[in-house]
Amino acid sequence: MFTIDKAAQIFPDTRTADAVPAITARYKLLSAEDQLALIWFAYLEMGRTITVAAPGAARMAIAQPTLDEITGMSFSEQSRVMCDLAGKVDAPISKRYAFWSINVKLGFWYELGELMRQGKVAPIPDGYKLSSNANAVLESVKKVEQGQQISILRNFVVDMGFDPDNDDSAIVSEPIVDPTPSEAREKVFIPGVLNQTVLDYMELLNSNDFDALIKLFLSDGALQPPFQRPIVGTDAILKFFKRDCQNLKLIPKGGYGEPTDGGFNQIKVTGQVQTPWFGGEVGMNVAWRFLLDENDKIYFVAIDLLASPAELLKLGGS
Ligand code: 45D
Repeated sequence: MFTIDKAAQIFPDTRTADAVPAITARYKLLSAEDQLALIWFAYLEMGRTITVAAPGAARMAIAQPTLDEITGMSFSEQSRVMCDLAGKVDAPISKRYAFWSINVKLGFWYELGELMRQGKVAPIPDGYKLSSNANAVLESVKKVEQGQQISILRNFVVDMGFDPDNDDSAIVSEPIVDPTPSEAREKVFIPGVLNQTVLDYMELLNSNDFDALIKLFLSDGALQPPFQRPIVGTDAILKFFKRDCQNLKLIPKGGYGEPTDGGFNQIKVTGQVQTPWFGGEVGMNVAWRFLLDENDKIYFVAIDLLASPAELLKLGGS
């Protein structure tokens, strides 16, 4: 029978964007100063072609007091705070940061970036020279496609802060939006996929209807986000949906399914995902690898960021 480990192996020919964890690993070896400067240069580079959507006030409420505290500091204190975040140093703001959800962290840095641009928060010094290692990492970031670049930047931001016990239940996140009313929901059609659970999954996630979405899963089922370990059990998955998955837009393009061991079915879908941070400007190429039990409940689903757009077409048989 299936275990989560075995389930994670379905559709083994799916090629994921290995450049993302590879670049992230090289980044982690750099000094905190180099890390900050590298992100700044990467962010400037990215800003030439895409714009980050300014987060709304509700999203910013959690980070705002800390931002106010930082704007009241001297430039050297501000630089210290940012270096401590990047260096994961045990300091008051680094500790607080570790308990923010990913979108709160991104919103915080978005705002700091604006303040740095306006000269209200210590900028990266004009003549800052990256070490040759940092420069090589930056060059690698520039070479990958946009969806991978924003995933790399997101990884950098997630990983900052001082996080000794990593107590998941203490994470603070932005308020939860209401689900889209049923009459305003978009029907999903996926060439090659008739399975109702998969269609419902896409539609419910697109509608922020997480309480209905979670009912598609077996209670001991698992969801594996890109570059992460599987999240196991419906309690943990629901928490993840509500905290980190609001306002995503899933655009499945095609898929196929086949029966597998023990009456289970495996279904692979490929397509694009848009995040509220970049809207329609960035479509990330992804695959969903579903494993459903005999009652069409989800035992496992992995979301993979794909190595290249060519992977979208790798749909067996078709
Ligand atoms: O350090 O089916 C400065 C799941 C200074 C759910 C800066 C999913 C220096 C199930 C430059 C200011 C979620 C798994 C920093 C699907 C400095 C499911 C700032 C997938 C840090 C489909 C930098 C969803 C800034 C996916 C402001 C794939 C950087 C979602 C901002 C992917 C970077 C979302 C931003 C991604 C990155 C979002 C806003 C990759 C956002 C990335």
